[in-house]
Amino acid sequence: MGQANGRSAVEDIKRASRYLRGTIRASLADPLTGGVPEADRQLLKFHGTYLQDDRDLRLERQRQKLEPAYQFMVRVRIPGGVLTAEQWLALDDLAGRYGDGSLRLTTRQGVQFHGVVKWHLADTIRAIHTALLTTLGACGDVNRNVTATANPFRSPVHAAVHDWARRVAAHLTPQTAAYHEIWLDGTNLVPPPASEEEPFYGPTYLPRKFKIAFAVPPVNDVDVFAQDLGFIAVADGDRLVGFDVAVGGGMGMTYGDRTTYPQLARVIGFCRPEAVVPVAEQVVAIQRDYGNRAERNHARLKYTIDARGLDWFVAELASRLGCRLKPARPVRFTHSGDRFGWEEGPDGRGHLTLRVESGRVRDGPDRPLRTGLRAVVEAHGGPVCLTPNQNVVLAAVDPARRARLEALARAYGLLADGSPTRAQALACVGLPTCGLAMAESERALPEWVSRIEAEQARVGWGAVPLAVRVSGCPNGCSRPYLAEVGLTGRAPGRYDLYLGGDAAGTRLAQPYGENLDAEGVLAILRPLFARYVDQRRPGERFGDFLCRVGIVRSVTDGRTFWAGGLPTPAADGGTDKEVGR
Ligand code: SRM
Ligand code: SF4
Repeated sequence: MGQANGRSAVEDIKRASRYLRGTIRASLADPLTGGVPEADRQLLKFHGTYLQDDRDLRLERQRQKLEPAYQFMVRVRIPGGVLTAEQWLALDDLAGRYGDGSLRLTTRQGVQFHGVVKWHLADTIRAIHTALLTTLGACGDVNRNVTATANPFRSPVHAAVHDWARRVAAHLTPQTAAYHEIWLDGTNLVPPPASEEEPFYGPTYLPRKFKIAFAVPPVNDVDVFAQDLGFIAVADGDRLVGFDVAVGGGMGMTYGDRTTYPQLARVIGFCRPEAVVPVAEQVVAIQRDYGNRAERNHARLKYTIDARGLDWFVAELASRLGCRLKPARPVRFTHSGDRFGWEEGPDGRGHLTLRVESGRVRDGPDRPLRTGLRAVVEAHGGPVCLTPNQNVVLAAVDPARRARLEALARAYGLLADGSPTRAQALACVGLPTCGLAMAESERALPEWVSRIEAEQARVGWGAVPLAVRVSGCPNGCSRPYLAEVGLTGRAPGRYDLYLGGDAAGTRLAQPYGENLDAEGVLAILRPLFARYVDQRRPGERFGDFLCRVGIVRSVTDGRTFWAGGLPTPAADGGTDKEVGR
């Protein structure tokens, strides 16, 4: 909410923080609480950590008149998601030493630790730094982790694209010395910033988070149209020619406020590789200067653009760059999500994509997943690439090592041998750590998939993939508004349903049902599945079918996301009565 002065409260916290210092050091040293005051809580995000509490314990702690079970989530920012085997093993160690025993791979190629107590926070961040990784700018009102189509070892074009992603990430990293002062006691393994001021961001940073992704068609694993800024690679054989530039995408929205909506980024032109850093800088600068600093719900770039118009944005960018972007080149995406198993590289090396359900790397009673990944990474010894869909690629594997790695991965259940629906399903973290969760997501995903798979089996669905994505609230961290079947939590056990995204991540799903329990969701899906199997064209995906026969609208502009409101499903949940709604 805006204040009387027209700025959101977070703006004042940032301005008063002396470039993200606030009173963080004193708050960390306060022995009376496992938490920190609100202003430091906001500032800590920029340092890559969130104060949370274990929501499973919340009521019991209240009853016992204890403060919440405070703990921190710590997020590692890994541009393009590439780790060395040593870095993976270092992070794995930390999960056991300071975290809750798990690593959480994220939808932006990052790694999170949960359950870090305040007394271990500095040690955790220091150890991450010692592994030559950082948490700075993993969260907060800055440019977040820059994602790139997974695995730069796949081809020279992938390598070049990844390199540009890293350059953009480095260019937009906050410069404040506060990070080193607070966490690293002045010790630096990487060169300290030249100045403690923020030459680019200034004292109030950005109005809101900002997200950039690099995609290499035909793979849209990064969901490039869900980003504030997307660079879509244009290649000529093995040569990177440049990038199409897309602006103003985003997923988050607020229930009950239809002025908020998910949006797809729009392609505004083409730039040469050398122009990528200036283009990124100027797009972020426009958002820095024009983004809404009064209402955080309307502060993402998508709203800045939609409020002022795409033409205004294109002209403003041209005036800041001193030239217009060239006309966009034609590009085509065929799929989002990950492909599993081996992929052969042009240099003869192989790349093995492993499935990690919801990105949660933990040893469970029936499956030692963390131990398994550790063993596989040790045996591999080469690059470990994180995908934007919470999975892992063992990259650049010599032919001689393939059989051993595959056998190990199989033994630990890391090969995606379930149904395509299960392999593609995504869930955000949700309960018990996420303070914004309204319903279960990660913990509920296996059950959601089982129930959907049962419905698919009943109608003879076959092997066609179905993209199912679950988020615990409308913020959409698993990008559910791009799914063929998207679910967002409303209340414990209740979800809103979205239908009709496409396989390539280029269309928004449409709101289709509200506040439904699992039975309610399945009652809608059941007849639609039957009709799809009965009437689909060869190779046609469920989302495309729903659009073709008019069960949902084809939504490619978020401003029409709410148009027409929710359908009133007929008794059979999917009859022609809904056509043309
Ligand atoms: Fe997210 C907030 C987890 C990717 C949109 N997200 C959060 C917080 C930090 C909750 C909070 O603010 O208190 C969640 C922490 C949960 C926990 O316990 O760990 C959280 N987001 C995640 C992760 C871990 C989900 C996952 O399962 O992988 C992802 C971390 C990515 C990373 O490494 O940086 C994650 N979040 C996303 C994405 C997907 C993406 O970026 O491609 C989105 C949708 C794209 C977008 O930004 O529009 C996303 N997260 C949000 C939003 C809504 C933003 C908005 O514009 O409305 C919030 C809430 C907010 O910012 O106020 C949010
Ligand atoms: Fe939390 Fe909501 Fe993001 Fe899920 S979608 S992690 S519940 S903020």
